[in-house]
Amino acid sequence: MSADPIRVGVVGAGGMGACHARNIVDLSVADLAWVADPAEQAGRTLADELGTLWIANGIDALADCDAVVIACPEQAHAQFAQAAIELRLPTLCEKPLTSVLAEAAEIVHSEVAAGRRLIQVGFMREYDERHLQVAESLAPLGEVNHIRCVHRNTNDQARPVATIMVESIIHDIHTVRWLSRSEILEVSTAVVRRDRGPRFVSLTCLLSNGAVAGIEFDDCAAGYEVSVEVSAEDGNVTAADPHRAQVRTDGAVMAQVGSDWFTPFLDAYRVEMRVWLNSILAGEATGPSAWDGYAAQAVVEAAMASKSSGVAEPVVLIQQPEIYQPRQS
Ligand code: ISE
Repeated sequence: MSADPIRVGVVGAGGMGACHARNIVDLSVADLAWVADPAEQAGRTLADELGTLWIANGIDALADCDAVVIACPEQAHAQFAQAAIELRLPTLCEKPLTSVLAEAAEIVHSEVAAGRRLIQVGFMREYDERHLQVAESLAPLGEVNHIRCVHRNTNDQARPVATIMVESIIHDIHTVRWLSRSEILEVSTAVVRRDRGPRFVSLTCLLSNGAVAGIEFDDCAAGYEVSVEVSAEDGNVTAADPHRAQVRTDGAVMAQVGSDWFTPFLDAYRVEMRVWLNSILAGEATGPSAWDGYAAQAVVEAAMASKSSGVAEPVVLIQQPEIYQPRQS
């Protein structure tokens, strides 16, 4: 790689594309080569704000950058990921890697054919201080026995279960795999439906190290909250409460939790970008891999099958290729 700053393109000028593009500019480690989005107004507005080029067709633009962030609608992730692998571009791909399991497997195969890891998937809990403290505290405590993830969203409008899985629960699936250093072997799903539609989803998972994990996802909570609690052989670790103001009023003490999912993770997105850019400079991919994206999607597939069958369903994985072993963090 030349001594010139690396040039990073960002595909997608929506919320996540804008977040990543701003972080690239703020961190001053790389240059923002362009922002690509077929929606001219969104693309131009972001490009003008950040002093870069707007390009309508991101696929054409891939030849003109050293690395790429994929933050377009998930239906196009696989096409961009495959084109980026073809060009050997280090890639940060937002989650889900793709919501089609066969496409995720093809991305893994392409990366294996390229001979090295190029894709990092945007499972950014790994860069969030509260989650990192849990991971570090767990290290000396022996084998993980149980993980409980609690994920609360504030959506008035009900979402289909498949959407809840790939937009939200996929983070918890990754948290379980990451913290346990295990694969999920089997999953059973329960959905609570009300007049508006699915409101609560619960997953019970059996892990390859013999542990059990529970994921509790509430889509109509009073505030946005993500937490995790782990029981291990020699101790228990619970994610600390985020620091927020306490309000005393009307005879009650209240802790504000807020309702948006973005603000609590602003720092995590920034750290994720810094670590990814540094990994490109170091020439070695780190962080959540295409395998992690594939395996999480396989759990989603089994969880959806369990929702239909009413019984626990196995998670069927291809053999893990060597380039993903051992799991780097
Ligand atoms: C959103 O897309 C995210 O990625 C958030 O982290 C998650 O908590 C939320 O449920 C999703 O909708």
